[in-house]
Amino acid sequence: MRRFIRPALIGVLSAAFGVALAELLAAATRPQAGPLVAVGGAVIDAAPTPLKEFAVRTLGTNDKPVLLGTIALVLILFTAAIGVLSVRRRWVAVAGAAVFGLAGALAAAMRPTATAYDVVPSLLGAVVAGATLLFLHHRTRRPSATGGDFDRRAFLRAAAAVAGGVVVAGGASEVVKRVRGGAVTKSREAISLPAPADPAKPLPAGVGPGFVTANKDFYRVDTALSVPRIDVNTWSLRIHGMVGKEVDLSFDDLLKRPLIERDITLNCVSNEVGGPYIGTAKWLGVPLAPLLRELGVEPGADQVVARSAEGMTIGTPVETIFDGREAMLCVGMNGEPLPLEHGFPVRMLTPGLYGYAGACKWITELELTTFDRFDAYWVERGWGARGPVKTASRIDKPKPFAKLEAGKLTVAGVAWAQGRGIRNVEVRVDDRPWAKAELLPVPSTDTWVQWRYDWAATAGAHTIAVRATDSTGAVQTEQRATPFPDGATGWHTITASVD
Ligand SMILES: Nc1nc2c(c(=O)[nH]1)N[C@H]1C(S)=C(S)[C@@H](COP(=O)(O)O)O[C@H]1N2
Ligand SMILES: [Mo]
Repeated sequence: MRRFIRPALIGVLSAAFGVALAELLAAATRPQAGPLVAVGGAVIDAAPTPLKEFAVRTLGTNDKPVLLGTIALVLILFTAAIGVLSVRRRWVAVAGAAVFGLAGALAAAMRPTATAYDVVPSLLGAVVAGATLLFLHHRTRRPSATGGDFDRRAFLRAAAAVAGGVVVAGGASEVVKRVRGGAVTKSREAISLPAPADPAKPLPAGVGPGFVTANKDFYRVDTALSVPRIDVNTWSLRIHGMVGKEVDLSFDDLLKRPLIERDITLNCVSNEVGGPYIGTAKWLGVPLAPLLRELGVEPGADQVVARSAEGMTIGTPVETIFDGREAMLCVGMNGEPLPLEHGFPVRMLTPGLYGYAGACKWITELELTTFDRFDAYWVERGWGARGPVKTASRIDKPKPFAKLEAGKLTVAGVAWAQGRGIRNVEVRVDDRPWAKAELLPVPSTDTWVQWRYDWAATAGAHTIAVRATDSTGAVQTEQRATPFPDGATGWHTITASVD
């Protein structure tokens, strides 16, 4: 056993050195060309939908660290094996480095926004890793002057030097990332957003606490392993395809247009019944309808495909931009420039559509095309092409399995049917009849509605269910459906015990 440990460590150390140098080079030149993020991104894109859903459901926003950790673990196991196998067969070291280098290079080259350069960090890392491995093996062969089977000191010196290299390169790439990120953060903080030409109405008196979700509490769902850091000074939005006139708009061009400000609830199609992937913010942005009207949309164009800096594509029905619902290019969220995680500098938002169908973050391109001609990222993976939000409701108080005291209690939560609006929310305790909840005021049909219900709780175990009716009179269906392929349905039901 012991004789395997040294070659295994040599394998892992050499690979770590190669990866660290590749990451450093990428951090300094093109962050998306780093092997870890490139391979992680390729895994995310290739992962079957059920697995992705499982990851979002069970790991939430920890899905990304878990993925990177898994990749690191796999890398450690394989490179340890390569270290052991290459003791006798040096070609294994060369082949192993080549396989991992090509895998990293291929993953980077297949990213949607790849350039030819993006293969360089992985290939360079592989050459370094392979050479280091051969060198360290060689050191274990050097005869010792004192009569041992090899010169242990010389080997340890060499190994320590490589380990030092890993630490220095790893540390340096962290520093480079921080500095670059800091520059983007500074450019964000330097932005002063103009006042909206058409401000949001003040929230009606009587909206409850928590109506607006703070930016730091706003859910985040995306496939980006590292948050894109976009320099607002070089950012531009290209609008092209089936338009009369193509344009390239800078951030300043956008800010010169009349801005609107609206309270809008955004939610994720992956949200389970009762789930947390929903939030409401006051968004500031450029309304899309007048902009596209100026450019002229060709007849037949029924899909707007938004592309983002890191290669996401999100397709939105053209119809939803011109039907009066005020789809917009957002630059502000709750009174500040968009946070980096929420799409800085510009994201799209389409009220009444799930995020995957109308809310592309880090947007760089809008292409007018047709649904026939192009399947966007999630559509390629089997999700519905159009993404209208389904009527839904959630109980926030009491929490599931709460232990309560008998007496007068308030049951409370939210309900939403953006675009249509909520007419009614009803609560059912055990098998009593459905009872109307009180609805708190809302600024528009584009937001969730807060509701409350007074409950005289008696001792015992109780089941509480909620259902909403939208303004068309359609009652939220009891039929359970999974989020895939076009949004979960079913009544949110909780149990509580009362003493
Ligand atoms: N570029 C990009 N935009 C994206 C996504 C993404 O993965 N990449 N995810 C979409 C999905 S599925 C949702 S629900 C919303 C979430 O927006 P938020 O993270 O700001 O809440 O962003 C949408 N826009
Ligand atoms: Mo989503």
